[in-house]
Amino acid sequence: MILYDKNILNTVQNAFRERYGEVFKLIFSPGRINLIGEHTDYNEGFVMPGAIDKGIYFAIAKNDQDVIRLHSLDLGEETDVKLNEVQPISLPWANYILGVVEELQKAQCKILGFDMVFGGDIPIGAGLSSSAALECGTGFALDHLFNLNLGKLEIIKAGQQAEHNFVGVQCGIMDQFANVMGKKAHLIQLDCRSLDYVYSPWAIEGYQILLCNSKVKHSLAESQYNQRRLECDTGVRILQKTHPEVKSLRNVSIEMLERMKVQFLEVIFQRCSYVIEENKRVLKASTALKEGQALQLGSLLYESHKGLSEKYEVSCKELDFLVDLAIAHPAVIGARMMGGGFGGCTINLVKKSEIEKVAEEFQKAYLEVYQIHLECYQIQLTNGTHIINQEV
Ligand code: GAF
Repeated sequence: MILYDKNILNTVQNAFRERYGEVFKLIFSPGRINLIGEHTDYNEGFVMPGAIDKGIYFAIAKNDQDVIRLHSLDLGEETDVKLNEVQPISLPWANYILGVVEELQKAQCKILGFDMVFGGDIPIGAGLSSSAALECGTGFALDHLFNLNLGKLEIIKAGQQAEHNFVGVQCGIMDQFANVMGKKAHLIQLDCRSLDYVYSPWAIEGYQILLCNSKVKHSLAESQYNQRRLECDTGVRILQKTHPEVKSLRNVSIEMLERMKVQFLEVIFQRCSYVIEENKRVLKASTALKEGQALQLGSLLYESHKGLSEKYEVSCKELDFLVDLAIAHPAVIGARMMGGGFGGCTINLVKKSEIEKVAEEFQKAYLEVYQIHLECYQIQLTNGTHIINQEV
């Protein structure tokens, strides 16, 4: 059974009752981690995410009016939008929701007026994908409320499209996929080209995942994300001149890239080289996970970070500092920045018996250098977005 946060759940329900009435559906929509495979999803590569027990709790009901009423408990903000006037507004959080409404409207889904209150415990800007949780939670909730009969993939894609069209981030599919398809105690090994996937249990005896939230989010994050996507596309176009069969970096080997090096600007070469190597690392990590090879998995995480920091240039000094702490600590066997980058969390593989101690030591060191209190989370892998049974 999922361990919901009873306080948040009660607060959401009470707030809904105060504003809109007694009858509503409750939904849990999780955040996500990604063990390895960063910035590979939009290159048709491999990723290894999982849904986590930090998430967003929604209360939602029809309102028999032609209006969408939204209330964000954590931000203390609300807005009303007419059903036939759905467009981006000045509240960033509302755009993740309205973007999904618009995608579903475009697909001819019959969405009527609804009221929604939500709150949660996914730290914002921490790279745990509160945005996909908001998008896919909305898609799932509307599907349920208006009997739209959407498949899971339609909810995933509506979330991704909302982010492209309403928010302006050209994200891949990993976050939305993990949010909807997550499975308790399992990671998802996803091929982002075919969308084939398998679930892998966490089989690393004696080690546990620890997330360290740097609590920084540098403002470059969104513009640089789109920029990286363009750089990868540029790389593909250069390769296509000699290899027209290449559709994405997924089709490219390091040898092919090396052979064409003279045609590349150094920066584009480095970006492509990172993506190709990261895909290989994910496949190796898959074997290491299956065989329980903890140290091998850990070193793949360190290599991934090095590539993200030096070749893909999406890390920052705070994240590099946290990974250096991990490298120097005997109880940690692997670490890297996680998610889009420029801040957010590192993911660490830590000896279970020493996890509290490691967290304390990292907090002390981070505070000394950056005067920021590092937040550390021991997460559980959990099921994807679902209805919360009213009796919990
Ligand atoms: C963000 C995006 F939303 C994902 O699609 C993915 O590209 C990730 O950054 C980097 O791996 O979370």
